[in-house]
Amino acid sequence: MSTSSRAPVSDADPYDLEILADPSTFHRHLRETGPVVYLERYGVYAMGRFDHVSAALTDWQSYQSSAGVGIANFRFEKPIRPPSPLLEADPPRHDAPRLVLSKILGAPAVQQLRASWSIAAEGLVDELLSDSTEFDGIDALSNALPLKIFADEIGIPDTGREHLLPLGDFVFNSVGPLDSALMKASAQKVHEAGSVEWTMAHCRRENLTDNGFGAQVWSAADRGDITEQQAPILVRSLLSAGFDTTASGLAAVLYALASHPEQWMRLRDDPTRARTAFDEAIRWDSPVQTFHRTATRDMSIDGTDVPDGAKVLLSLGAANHDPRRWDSPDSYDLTRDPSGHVGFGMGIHRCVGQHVARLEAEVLLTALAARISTISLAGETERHLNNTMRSWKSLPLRVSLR
Ligand code: HEM
Ligand code: OVM
Repeated sequence: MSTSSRAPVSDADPYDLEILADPSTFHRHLRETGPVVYLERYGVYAMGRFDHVSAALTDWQSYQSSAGVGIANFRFEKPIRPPSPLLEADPPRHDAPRLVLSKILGAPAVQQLRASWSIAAEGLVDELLSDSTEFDGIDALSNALPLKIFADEIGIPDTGREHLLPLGDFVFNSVGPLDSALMKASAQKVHEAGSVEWTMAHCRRENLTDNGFGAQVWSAADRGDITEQQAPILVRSLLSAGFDTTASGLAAVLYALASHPEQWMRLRDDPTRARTAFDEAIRWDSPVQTFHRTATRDMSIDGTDVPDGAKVLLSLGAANHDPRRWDSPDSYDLTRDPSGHVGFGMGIHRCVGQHVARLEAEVLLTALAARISTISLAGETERHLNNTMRSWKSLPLRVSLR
């Protein structure tokens, strides 16, 4: 007699617009239905418990990325763009591009930028507050900051930066169903604006400043650390993964603080908590909700069969709210230790840009804490829906100055 059995089947739809607007019901359903659940609408297996999601993220031998980290299975479907040599690769091919970006974006390199990024964040905040104490946190802060400081650091011109958020929106929608209305609309938008062409043009050495992150990727190709062919697609990683992600992460922490006055007070009274405030926001309202893997062999997960070639959805958002791992998982709480959350992933693909994201958050929150006494929501908030990313369209904020 076999001890293995079929996964519980669910007709839940993680890409339903109401679920995307508030995924908590889906997360609970996923965690409670079993360690692995078969989502019949998409023909994918799904995991939402912390232990299972983190185990799958860590086991790259059994869960490959090179067949795509979206629903699409590159064993059978042509990728919608040339695969990332990093995100959509397994060892050994993953190793060299990973090493290159982890040097350029690693903690030691990024710490060098703290002073200049602090000045930039203080400038943005001072200019905003000299004008008004009521504003949209998305336009004024969470989108504006990365489009200024990270784009400057990569070394792209000021003109054309309006392509970057729609490009990220398109790329993160493509992790979900390619035939979804959200995917079709964002593909149409980048197509009409020429955003993919603009992006690829700005991956070329001649369109990048001399010493920026982009130029450093090209220097790695000169040294032979990566190939000349890989260099532009690795610069593309900076342009496709570096803006929507941090914009959503900064928005998440602004929303968390504006809706939790006692937590804002803690931060204001001790700005060294900025890093914890940000990581707890990444846990609490994870900007990147899902990535997928593909099973490389027939597996049994706690007795449930997952066949070779199956796509497996890993719900980072569900894992980050798993009560098996977190006390009061739904509360945003600066006194907890959020480290170990999977909002930046885990294992060999763990976000290589996390130090960039954290520094952006630290300089922004520190600048705000220096100038602001209270912060609250000033009107109706509006989400920007995406198949993968939890984003905002509008976050009306009201602040009082110190
Ligand atoms: C990988 C989230 C910011 C570049 C990842 C992964 C997650 C993630 C969950 C894991 C992917 C996987 O396991 O398949 C985030 C979040 C961010 C953020 C929540 C902001 C709050 C950034 C920034 C960059 C970046 C600023 C800079 C360019 C990358 C790259 C990878 C990655 C290149 C692929 C790494 C690899 O496959 O080895 N990110 N990210 N991310 N991230 Fe981020
Ligand atoms: C890339 C990349 C990395 C992380 C996320 C992402 C889904 C793209 O290397 O192109 O967007």
